[in-house]
Amino acid sequence: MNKPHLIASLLAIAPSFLLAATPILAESPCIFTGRLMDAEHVAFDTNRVASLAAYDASGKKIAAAKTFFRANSRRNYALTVPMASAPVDGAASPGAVVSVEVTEPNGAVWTGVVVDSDATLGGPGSVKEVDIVLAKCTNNAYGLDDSLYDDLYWAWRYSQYYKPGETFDPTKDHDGDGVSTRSEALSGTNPFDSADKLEIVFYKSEKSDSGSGAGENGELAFTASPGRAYSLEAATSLDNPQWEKVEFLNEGSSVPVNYISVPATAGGRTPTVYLLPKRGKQAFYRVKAE
Ligand SMILES: [Ca+2]
Repeated sequence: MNKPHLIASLLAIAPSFLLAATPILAESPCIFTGRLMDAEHVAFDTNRVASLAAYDASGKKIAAAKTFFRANSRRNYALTVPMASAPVDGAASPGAVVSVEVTEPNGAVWTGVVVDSDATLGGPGSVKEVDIVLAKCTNNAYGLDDSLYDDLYWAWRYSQYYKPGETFDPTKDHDGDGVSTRSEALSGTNPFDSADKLEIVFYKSEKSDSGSGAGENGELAFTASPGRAYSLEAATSLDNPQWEKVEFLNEGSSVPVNYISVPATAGGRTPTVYLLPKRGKQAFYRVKAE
């Protein structure tokens, strides 16, 4: 006898519930992609895998990824964040703030890493490119982070270049190869080995494209360290030079790139890159370790 009453009350409640609810639509995910590096700006990759997890403002984990290596790409991670048109469990909504937790291969965990100052999720299906460098530089005197400074100090202390009573100064060129210890540390070469440094070892000038489209690629080869990425900068003059990042071609490819990555497993090598035809009279190039 009670059943008809129960059905009647459900019918009375249902319409008001439906009116109050916001329809939530699943949307295509927003992808954070970029480059994850340690304090020495060495990128993680498939040989030194770091894990990333994305959290929404309430601390709920909404995405996870691992670093990878891809030839001819500076990117080494892609966090695919599920999206919904309105806040809902397990997905973010447009405009939400995202923080990232990074677990390094050695187990160190970095929590609450804000991936960007405006790391709000844009429209569904959007792609954001965000670099992440772990650990801040705290040794401002030399522009080196404390752990790298410490490593350098002890490497110097036990090197043949140590002189008792001398204060360690990373701006000095201890091994006398023309590159300061600080620069070598940042570019991933050994500051206490005069045979190891980042340098351009071969250069062939490109032919100018005088508007005819008949320019010819130049060539440039440099020493590279495993696990590092390199970019190329050019200036038209060395008198108060304005260095600008330029695109170049990799061996066997006609697609211009900004970076070249050297796998962590690679031995010592000297990659050759091809310079795009320039229009100006002259250009100076420099290789920059990322
Ligand atoms: Ca040196």
